[in-house]
Amino acid sequence: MSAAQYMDRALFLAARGRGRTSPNPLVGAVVVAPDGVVVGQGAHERAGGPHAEVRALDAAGGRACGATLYCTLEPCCHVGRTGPCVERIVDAGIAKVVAAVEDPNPLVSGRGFRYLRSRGVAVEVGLGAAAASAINQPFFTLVRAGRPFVTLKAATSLDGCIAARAGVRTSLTSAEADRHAQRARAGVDAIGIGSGTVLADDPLLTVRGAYREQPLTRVIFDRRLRTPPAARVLSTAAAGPVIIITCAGAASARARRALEAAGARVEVAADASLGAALRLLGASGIGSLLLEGGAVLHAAAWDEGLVDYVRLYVTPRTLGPGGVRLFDGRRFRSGRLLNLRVEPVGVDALIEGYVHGPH
Ligand code: AOF
Ligand code: ZN
Repeated sequence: MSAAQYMDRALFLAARGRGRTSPNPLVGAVVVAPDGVVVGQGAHERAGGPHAEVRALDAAGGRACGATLYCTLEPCCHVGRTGPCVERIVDAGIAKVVAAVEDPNPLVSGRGFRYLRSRGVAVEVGLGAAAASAINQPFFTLVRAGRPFVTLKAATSLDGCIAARAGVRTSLTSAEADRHAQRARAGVDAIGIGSGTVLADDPLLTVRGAYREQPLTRVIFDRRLRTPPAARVLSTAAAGPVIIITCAGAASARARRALEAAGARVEVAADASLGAALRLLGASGIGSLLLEGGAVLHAAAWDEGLVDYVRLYVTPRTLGPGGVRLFDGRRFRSGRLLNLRVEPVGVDALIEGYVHGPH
């Protein structure tokens, strides 16, 4: 097997932790003896659990001596919930570490590599870097920008509308597209909607027909606290917390108490921007957020440059000139999305891609 194939294996292992490691990264590791035999492998399977390198070294035992360690992220050099991986690597007698990307965590950020080199371990960085950063977009965005990675999701008509009229729920997509969207909910830390959507649609915001291990946080961006305490989402506490984000001075203490009594966690952002609200979520360890609408929230996210990824379900019908347009009046072209993917989902077309490229 080639070095690239060992790294592919480490990336494959990393994916085992999908949906369970947040706010930690997905990490995989493979220990390869000098004769090319894989003698140990491991993944970081859940937040708080052992790191991938430690699992792989445990599996390799004495055979790690003189071996090469392939890992998808720079090995850590700090004591968090678990000990520093670099010490375990040196103690095991690993001769060389091949890592895909540096860990942007300020506690690590190159120090892991420096420690290894200072102890005579050869270090190579960059093999598989694109794939390794793609799988860890939530972790990288959280560490670098202090906010979750934002995926904007919308269903539109052929003529680019998300609803027939403002404030009116318009069912657009096929059952297949709805199932696809449900599965997407299973893969993020949080889903967010604006208070206008609560008032118009009164959605449950739960995951149906797809399994998830961690609770799903539901976020309502609601500067004026317009959410009614009887909103259906507040009856779904078993699915995960409901956070309502308001801003100082805008909401009455009475409205706040009523929502808290109904089970919501009301948080006050530093200012009225969406960026401030997202930083609050980042501070509670939310690494990925699916923004489901409506038009006002989508536009705010776009205008503040906070949309990292766009996922559109386009349905083959038109809504005509009275419809509410997605990104009304803004310069958005789905053809400009990066790593663009287009895929049929039932009779609809899924169009998705990065806005600025992976972080
Ligand atoms: C690694 N290997 O498998 C992971 C790493 O709370 P802790 O102790 O698990 O530390 C989490 C931090 O460690 C996380 O923010 C990231 O910088 C790094 N994660 N490092 O060497 C792993 N999961
Ligand atoms: Zn570690």
